[in-house]
Amino acid sequence: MTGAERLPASARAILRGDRRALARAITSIENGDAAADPILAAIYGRTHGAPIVGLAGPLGVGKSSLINALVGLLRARGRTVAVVAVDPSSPFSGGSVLGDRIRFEGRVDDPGVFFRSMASRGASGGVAAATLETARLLDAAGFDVVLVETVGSGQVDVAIREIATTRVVVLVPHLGDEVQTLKAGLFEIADVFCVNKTDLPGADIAQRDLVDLVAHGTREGRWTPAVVGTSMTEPRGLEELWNAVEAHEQYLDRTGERATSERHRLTVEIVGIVRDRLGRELSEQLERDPALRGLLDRVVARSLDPRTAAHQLRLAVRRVR
Ligand SMILES: Nc1nc2c(ncn2[C@@H]2O[C@H](COP(=O)(O)OP(=O)(O)OP(=O)(O)O)[C@@H](O)[C@H]2O)c(=O)[nH]1
Ligand SMILES: [Mg+2]
Repeated sequence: MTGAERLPASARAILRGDRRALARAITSIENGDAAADPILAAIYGRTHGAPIVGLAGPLGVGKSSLINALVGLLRARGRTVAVVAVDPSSPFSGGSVLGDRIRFEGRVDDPGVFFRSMASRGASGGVAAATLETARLLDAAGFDVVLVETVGSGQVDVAIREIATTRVVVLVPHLGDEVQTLKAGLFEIADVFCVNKTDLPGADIAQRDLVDLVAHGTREGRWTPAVVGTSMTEPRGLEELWNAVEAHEQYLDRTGERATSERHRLTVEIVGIVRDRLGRELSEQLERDPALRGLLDRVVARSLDPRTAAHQLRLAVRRVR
């Protein structure tokens, strides 16, 4: 490993827990800026494997409220927490992220808490890759737990699927919402189901239905998703929720699944980076190189189909290399 004295100054600052350096590096990641490359390279070997706990679920189910309460619980236990709110639509709407900011502001003076929303405007590889790299920075900066909130749409649920070590799917006691969420593919990714707003009617039924669903879908020897009820108004269920997360984290270590899925995750990540960068290089080459432009002209003129053109392009690139 590189000696501390040979690390880039920004990476050293992040490892010291310098919040401004951290914020700057996250902005570089968001913007797809190459300035993040040496920082990410320098901190990679210095991460501790902090759990990345993702909370996903439909709009307004209480994800931010739960995260806020979890931050309180973890701080009371002496653990430091970083929160990443992923909202790809925020540069356009600004809505829910602003709401989150206001709600989390009460903790700005606590050095054991870090809050950041991610817009991932130009991030290469999309929001999942940017969030994973951000989580790594936070891990290297020494935070014990990284909590990730994703809002709504399918794209960000993928972010949770790809990066979180434990995935919490938050629902509320209305069957309508649940059916929609489960159809949207959240069911398969849940390690923990959290039925929030159990102060509202129908909570018992919702929990029982989920327990049934889980029992049907579980395979022998695999993790059985936990079903936990919470209410942030009463409040109740928060300890059970965190216990379920910890139980899953322990399961990952006990069974060796952490190492297996980490390997899979890294493969996806590396292939993604290569695909991204090769794609960009290739697009540039197509613009510049007259022979390749001729290939494109033939596709436009319908004398060549896109698949055959792609094949010829690959052969041409190989020859060049
Ligand atoms: N009755 C009740 N209301 C709750 C509970 N938890 C949160 N809420 C309320 O539900 C609303 C949405 O809460 P948020 O925590 O912002 O939900 P969210 O899932 O983060 O929302 P988005 O980020 O916009 O998707 C707020 O008005 C909360 O006060 C709960 O346990 N019971
Ligand atoms: Mg929220």
